[in-house]
Amino acid sequence: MSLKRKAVSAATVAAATPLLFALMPAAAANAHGYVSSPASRQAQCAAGTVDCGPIKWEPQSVEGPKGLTSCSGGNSRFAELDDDSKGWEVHPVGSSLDFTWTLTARHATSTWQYYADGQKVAEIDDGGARPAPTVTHNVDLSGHSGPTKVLAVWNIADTANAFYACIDVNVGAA
Ligand SMILES: [Cu+2]
Repeated sequence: MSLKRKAVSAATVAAATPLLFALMPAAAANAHGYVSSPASRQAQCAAGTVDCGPIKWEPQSVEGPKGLTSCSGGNSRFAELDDDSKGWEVHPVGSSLDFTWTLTARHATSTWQYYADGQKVAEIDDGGARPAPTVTHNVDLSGHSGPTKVLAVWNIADTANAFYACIDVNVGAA
């Protein structure tokens, strides 16, 4: 009986090991950040609010070259984030609100930028500082009303890349 149990457990380990090795480097490389509140599109994927592909396992990984304006950061794997008709939860908000980033890696930061329907509404310059694991910015959206798509951008100081997150809000509905 004990021999049989050992055999089973060895087989289980053998089966699980390649999977572990496949996942480990990805997990290390995917340590970045995303807007967790109000729930961004990728946060809704991670929470199962919306049914999504691989982005649901790594909402913090929407990384792309600086200067993009897409919710997917140009990642074809995450293209569904660009789909405005996917049924994203729209957050009722006032004329200003707090956006909170959850950072799984605290990269030196140049700027944080917020665009409302393509128009820049806020930019915070961190001057290359290392952010806290959680970062919150209060953003004034009073120039907008009704359903608005906010693109939040985290520009990294020491790479050419940025992280992207889209948040769907209804300005003036709260
Ligand atoms: Cu990172």
